[in-house]
Amino acid sequence: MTTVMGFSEDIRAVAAELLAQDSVTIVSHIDADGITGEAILAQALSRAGVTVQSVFVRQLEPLTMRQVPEDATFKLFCDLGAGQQNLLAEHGLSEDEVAIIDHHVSQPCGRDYLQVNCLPYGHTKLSAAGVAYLVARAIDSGNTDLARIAVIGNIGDMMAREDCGLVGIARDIAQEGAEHGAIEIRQRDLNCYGISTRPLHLCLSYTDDPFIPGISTNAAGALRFLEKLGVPLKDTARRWLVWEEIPPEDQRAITSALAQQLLANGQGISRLFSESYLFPGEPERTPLRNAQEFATLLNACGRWSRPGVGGSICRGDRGSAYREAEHMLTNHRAIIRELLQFILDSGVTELSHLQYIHVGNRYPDTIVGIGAGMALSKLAMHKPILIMVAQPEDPELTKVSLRTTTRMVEQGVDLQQVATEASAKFGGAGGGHRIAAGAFIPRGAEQEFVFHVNELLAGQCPCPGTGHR
Ligand SMILES: [Mn+2]
Repeated sequence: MTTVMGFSEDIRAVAAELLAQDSVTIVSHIDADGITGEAILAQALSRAGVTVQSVFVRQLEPLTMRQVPEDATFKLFCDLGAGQQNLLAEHGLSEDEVAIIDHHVSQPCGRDYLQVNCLPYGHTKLSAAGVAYLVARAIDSGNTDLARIAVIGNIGDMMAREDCGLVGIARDIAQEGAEHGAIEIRQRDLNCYGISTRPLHLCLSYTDDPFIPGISTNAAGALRFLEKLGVPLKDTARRWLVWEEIPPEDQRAITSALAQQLLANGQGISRLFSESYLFPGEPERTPLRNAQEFATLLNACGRWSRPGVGGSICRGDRGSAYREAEHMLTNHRAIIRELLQFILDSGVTELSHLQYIHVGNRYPDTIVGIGAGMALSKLAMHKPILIMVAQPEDPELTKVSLRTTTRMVEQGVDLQQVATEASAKFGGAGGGHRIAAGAFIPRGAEQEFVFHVNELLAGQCPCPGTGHR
């Protein structure tokens, strides 16, 4: 694995500091990346004889800092902390009791906290779980079994989305996992969510990247399309096959027909394929079978405030924790469908370069981004979507989620930049990625904020494309 000098030194320094501790408290984020990052670090440290306890937070802010125990344990922040170093300092944490493992923009701070962050070294497509894995490997080179968990974290944080596969160090980690035997990497696989659990026609109909005319958002159309190809779609027990179960020659027939469908509509086929990361040791037709669906399962645990359940699954629990997570996943999907329907029924407000809606306090902020992504595929896709949600636990703040398509990113849209700049203007905070970003703004600033976002988007991409419909 090739890492530049400074980065490797930071990894080794954090590993050495952790090994010198008797007792460590991990403070991690409640999403798939945070859950996997914690699982990697906790296992690596326990194996090295260090006592570990863990705390999960939605975000690191003054209120949640109270969850960080005021005890003698060393504090290890994962997937957060880099951008909140002044908060750590205000909380009285000194340099000799803190380490940070992160991939977010670092905040300048008077205190020089020990930190390993891939971002300043130009590794923009590596998540916190990826960095945590590098530290785990520096703790003990035998920790390669944890590569699988790191891949789930990287996929969960959408590190593979832009390039239709992991790249750089994140790809090296996947390769290490494949060599260890825990991961099967399938190159040029179908770029589709649900390859292990969804009947193929449904799987295809949910795909919006690329948007396939007649198939995307059209389950009946997808089924007719597949039936015409004459490939078996059910097994001998008359159960719908999932993509993963379809024989390679039939898979080739399907992808080449899909490619023709795209080309016939004047669209490129590069995004039809992506690399997938399968876990052949896991039970068939479950979300445990591939990195994308596994990450959703963990996000569902976070959404229901049970990140520890996700952590148990990462550590191998396939009994009670897994059953509980499956139940949360079912609820997670139901509430996302409900949100999607609410958005479609209420309708979005269109500005010149943006479409937006405020969904009030009906939905938890943790699923609004997912709902935004799904709503976008049902709406005009040439305008980014912005969804606002009230925060029952913090009535002074409005949470904002922004989503767009890869096509718009190619045309110059950068939602991370928009979210950061527009929220700063109103005293809020934002961040994320070019294709998906989020922000918090003060309540009452919503209308002006939305107009400002629209202006910034107009500056990035003066003439939005005409979209798919
Ligand atoms: Mn992350």
